[in-house]
Amino acid sequence: MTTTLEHLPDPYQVAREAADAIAEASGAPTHDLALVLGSGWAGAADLLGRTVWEADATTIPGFRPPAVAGHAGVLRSIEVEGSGARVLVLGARTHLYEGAGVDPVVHGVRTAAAAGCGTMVLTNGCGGVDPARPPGTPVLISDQINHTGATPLAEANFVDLTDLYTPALRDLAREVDDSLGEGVYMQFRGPSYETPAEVQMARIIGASLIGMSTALEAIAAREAGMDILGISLVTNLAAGISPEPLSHEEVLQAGKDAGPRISHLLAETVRRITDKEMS
Ligand code: 8IG
Repeated sequence: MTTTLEHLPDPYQVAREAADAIAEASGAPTHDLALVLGSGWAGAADLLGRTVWEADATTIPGFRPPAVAGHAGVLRSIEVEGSGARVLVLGARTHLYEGAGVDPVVHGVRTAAAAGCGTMVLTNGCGGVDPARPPGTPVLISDQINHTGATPLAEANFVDLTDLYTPALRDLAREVDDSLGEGVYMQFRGPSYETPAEVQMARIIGASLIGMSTALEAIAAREAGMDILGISLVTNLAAGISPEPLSHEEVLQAGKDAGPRISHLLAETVRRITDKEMS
């Protein structure tokens, strides 16, 4: 009996097929920038420009149906006003806690790279460790701690993660909103939230933002050579930081309340990035 996995589809090949399908369906042979919309960020895409194409992600190879309410499984191609840059909006995020492994988690990122995107913008909703950054605060991700034990990289691929989150892209975001702070994002596997002891561990080792996404996607994006901007929306204080217990309703509400501010921030930042790229 053979024990090789060679009969399984190559995930990079599936991503190329997905990129081809998007090019065909959207009429855009390539895209310039890709954007993953996390919890609370769904409204931002509407401000970016004209939606040229939109489809259920499951019509494109390799995308799984969304597991969580509030994570819309929609792909969009948007033409940015002015520069004409094309933005691929990935509304469908697959999480590691869904149990399907890492390849589905990073499929959107690999598809974006195969579609020609040089920049990956990753947004998320997360737990905050700093009481001075209450729910509703957007924070630029400066670095990360991958606490999942997983990686999208196969074999001895020693990808350098210095400046994983591109400093010049954070500068552009601060041109839009100079009150933005920075923080280190730590990805846990989930789906349980952390214990208060785990949150203290995270804080002590240097994390200020805690979530269940983004870090693995950032590694896959850098493997592909993309520039990366990460923005977290603190949607709750992490366990033990606030006397209140965590609730998914709180998360959704914080996203709604911060919606107008973060939508403007994201749309204006993406506009500046693509203006630079196209000039
Ligand atoms: I939204 O407090 C959101 N996602 N791990 N912890 C973790 N993920 C989260 C949290 C949180 N809030």
